[in-house]
Amino acid sequence: MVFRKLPGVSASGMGLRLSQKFVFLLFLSGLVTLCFGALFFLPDSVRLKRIFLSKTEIQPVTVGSGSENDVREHLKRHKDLEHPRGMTSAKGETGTKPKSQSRKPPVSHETTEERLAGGKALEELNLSRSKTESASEKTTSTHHGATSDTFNFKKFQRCLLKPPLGRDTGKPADPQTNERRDKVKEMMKFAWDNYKLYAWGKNELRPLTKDGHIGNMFGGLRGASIIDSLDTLYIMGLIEEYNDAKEWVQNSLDLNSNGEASLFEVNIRYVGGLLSAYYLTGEELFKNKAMELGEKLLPAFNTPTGIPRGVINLGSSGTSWSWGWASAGSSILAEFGTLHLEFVHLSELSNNPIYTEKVMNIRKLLNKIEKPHGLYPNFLSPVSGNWVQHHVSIGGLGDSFYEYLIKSYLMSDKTDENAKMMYYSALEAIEANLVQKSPGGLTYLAEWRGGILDHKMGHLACFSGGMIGIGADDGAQEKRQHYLDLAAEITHTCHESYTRSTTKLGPEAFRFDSGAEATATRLSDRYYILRPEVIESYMYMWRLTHDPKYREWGWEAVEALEQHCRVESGFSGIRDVYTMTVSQDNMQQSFFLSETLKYLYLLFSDDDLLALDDWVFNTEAHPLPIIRKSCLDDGATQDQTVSE
Ligand code: DMJ
Repeated sequence: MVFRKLPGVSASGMGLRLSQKFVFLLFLSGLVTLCFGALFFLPDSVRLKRIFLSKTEIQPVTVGSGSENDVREHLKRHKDLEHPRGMTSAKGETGTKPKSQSRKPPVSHETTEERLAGGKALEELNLSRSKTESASEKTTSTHHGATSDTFNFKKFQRCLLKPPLGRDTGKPADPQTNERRDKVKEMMKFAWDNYKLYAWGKNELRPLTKDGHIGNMFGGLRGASIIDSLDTLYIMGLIEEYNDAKEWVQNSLDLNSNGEASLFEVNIRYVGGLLSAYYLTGEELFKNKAMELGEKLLPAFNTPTGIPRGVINLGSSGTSWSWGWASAGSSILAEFGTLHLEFVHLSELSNNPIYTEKVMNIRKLLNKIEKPHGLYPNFLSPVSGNWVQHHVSIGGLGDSFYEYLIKSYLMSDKTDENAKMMYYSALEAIEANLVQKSPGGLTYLAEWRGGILDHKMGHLACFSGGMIGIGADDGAQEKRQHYLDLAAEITHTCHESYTRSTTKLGPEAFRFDSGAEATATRLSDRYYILRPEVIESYMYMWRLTHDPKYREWGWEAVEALEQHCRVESGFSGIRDVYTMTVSQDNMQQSFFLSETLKYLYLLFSDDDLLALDDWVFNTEAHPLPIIRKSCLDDGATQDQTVSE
């Protein structure tokens, strides 16, 4: 259409009256809206839709496991979030009723003592250690131009203050504690043997239907339970099982998948699991796989701000997406904030600074951006670098971001002052805005929605007892005792959420309003999926205080797990912690093997097994060593040996 100026008509611009212009603009904007809106009704496969919406709107991933950052969990806990279009929960598959509660004897009853009696465990560990030594001699170049020849494993070992497995594999002198530790080891063997029997190579075991679950959280990668178990098997001296796992990694772990994966989950479970396995054993295989996988994650950072998106295609396209349910194509604080530890180690091992640069860039942006009341909201736009919503939580969506701040500081051998500063300022803001005391005297962490408190604490937030505990000693002198007390109070509250349930296992979320105190008030919050966070805090608090109550609380959890979660062929989550007629969810989460059982085992071990002055645990409980730059760069360590 052509507009011409009409004679005698007072007009401006293109010769139209103001009212005509207005009508025209209205028509034009309507047309544009209509065309753009129509894109949403096209099937996902239509190229046009991918071009226009690929970065933020399409969610090609369905997820199947139970971490906080799995979509199903997000939706459960954040009902107010927009429902994802086209996203299904693979967890729905797990709704099979339990067949029976019959508990067969575990697959093996061999205890540490029996193994040690035959000298088998030590022999196997020594064998494995000497293999490690020979593996560590190979320091050749490995993958895609990443040079590993500068990382000297032997030297790294010499820079540790203690042998990783302690003087005597962490065996406690007290016979009752040792029995309890053996029980946990037996649980691990039982969980592992059943996974091996029914789900080998799949991501998780479904213990009721006796088959495997793959889901699509890991973008086509398989064997999540194997990778998550490597270090647990190793530290428990389950060497045959560890060797099976290693062989699977060698022959069957295929990283050439082309699926869409959660960047966060692949990082914490696969990269973290492989890195730990390498640092504990010195097997080059694990290092090479970790580096190969790390490289595949890099394209997720190709955004205007460098803040990665949540979903990445592991194939050559490297395309990335934001989760469809995350407001306005945002990235999630707990996801992009939980890469630091693994990425710094990828740079260490590859001698390629790119990984550290990527995570330092995230840090820089977070430092710069204005924070409401000093708090970090959970949603950030990877395009503008601005917060998208003012929802703050130390549980789901936020949790491990805070954890990685203090652990980055500790892992840097206390040199990363910026991480330290960010952690303690965040903690101050948390204390000022979120820490609450219930009428019954329980300390808890509420959630914050644009200034309004939601008096609810998620099971996930219970990791914070341990986090505040391990950070206590490096806080301002006058606050150290206070932080330790706060850590103990939060851990106590989380324990209360267990003891106040019928099964003595804790619900997914518990509330402190309408007369509730550490109990779930909503049906949808009553489930327990074998999560580790409460036990994780027991373990740290035990190491920090040696108060025997933490071991007692851990043992209560073991008994409850045995009674309600152990089924004929593995361990399963339960749907309602407040009923004795338990209904299992048919899923043995991989984090049960990597975290829950590992933290229990450490709780009943001596402190020199994975000593906290040498190791930090990533958020999936994979131990990563403290980087002692001064020692690693110092030629003088050549002749030192780790004191045995
Ligand atoms: C684990 O995958 C990790 O601990 C993660 O940080 C969040 N939660 C699950 C276990 O609950």
